[in-house]
Amino acid sequence: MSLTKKILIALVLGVVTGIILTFVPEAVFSKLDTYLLTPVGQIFINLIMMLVVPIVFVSIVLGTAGLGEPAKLGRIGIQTITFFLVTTAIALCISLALAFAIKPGTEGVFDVSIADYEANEAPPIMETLVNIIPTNPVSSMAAGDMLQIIAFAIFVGIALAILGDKTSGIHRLFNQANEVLMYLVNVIMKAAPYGAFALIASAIGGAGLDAIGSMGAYMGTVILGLFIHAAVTYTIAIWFLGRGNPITFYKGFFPAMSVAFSTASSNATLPISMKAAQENLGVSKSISSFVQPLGATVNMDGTAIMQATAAVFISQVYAIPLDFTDIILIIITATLASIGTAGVPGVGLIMLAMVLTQVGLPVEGIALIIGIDRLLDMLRTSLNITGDAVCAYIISENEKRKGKVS
Ligand code: DAS
Repeated sequence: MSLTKKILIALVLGVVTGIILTFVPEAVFSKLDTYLLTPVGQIFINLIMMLVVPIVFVSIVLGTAGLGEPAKLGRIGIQTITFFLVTTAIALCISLALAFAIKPGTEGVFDVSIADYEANEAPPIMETLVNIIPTNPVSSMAAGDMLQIIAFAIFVGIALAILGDKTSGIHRLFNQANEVLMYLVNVIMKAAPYGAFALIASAIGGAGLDAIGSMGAYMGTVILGLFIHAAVTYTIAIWFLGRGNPITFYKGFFPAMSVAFSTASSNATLPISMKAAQENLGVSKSISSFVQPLGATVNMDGTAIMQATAAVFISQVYAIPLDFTDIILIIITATLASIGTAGVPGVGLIMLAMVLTQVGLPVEGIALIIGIDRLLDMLRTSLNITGDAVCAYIISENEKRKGKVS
């Protein structure tokens, strides 16, 4: 049986188990969760997180070096960032339109007097952009600061490209390191069904059917936005810009989407999403190795959809009207907020606090949605990494048509 089928079966069993667990006494669930579900899920996440920093560094060095002359790197870089910004803005427009049409936050439905939330300070945008250049790459790797690791890897890759045969030994070393890391990804992926089962059962059992029910309108609006963005925006992009078959794309990329769903972490999924793009979608290694790690950090369309929906939901619950300027501010802030925050579980809520503050909405409104956020995080992370893969696929196909990559 294929790994994809095993993960699908594990997810279905996990959802059923999670629903059953919502009916067992809290004491029983917490014991099961503490001693079985969470440890199994966390071990799986740790196993893949263990590879993220080395894979991001090695793959971006190889990807940048593989692109050859810096002029090509510049062209690919501009296409990548443009695609990321345009698709994120489209995602925000879709979700804002849905939130105003569906009105999930009818006033008075929620007791806002009990809502309280301590926002973790998200770094100011300018500070993040300036600090992209690391002062100490080793400490950036130790801290897992993805943008700084990416920046250093790009510099090393450009140097390898320019020095050519003088550094062929180091280039070969990086290629062999990449082989080792990809082998380890294969081995770790055998644990994916077990991790997927444990993580979804814990998330549903922990949220509880009551919370899911009362937040139905909000969850439904976010999920509809995620679906439309995948089924319309990405499908049109794959079809017209990549001249590919969207169904073939989604079938080939599903193993990565299922791991993103299980782990709710773009970073943790990165080794698998790059493997799926290169082996199942035919994306060139150099472009995949450059675009996807960058996207896992700076491109989060699914998160943007949650943030726009949550902002409108909170404004409706607190009966605070949003004018045109507020809407533009949400689009700009949410698009910028996704730059610089690594793809880890729950990062979308940290960025949401920044968006709400900019628009003058009560940050404590986040307390209303935090209970079911992990379930939505799983779904939006799947969309986040899909957007990165769509971008890599389109650029790779166009470069192939120009005969510029194999
Ligand atoms: N979990 C984040 C990611 O890995 C997305 C989010 O928190 O919104 O992409």
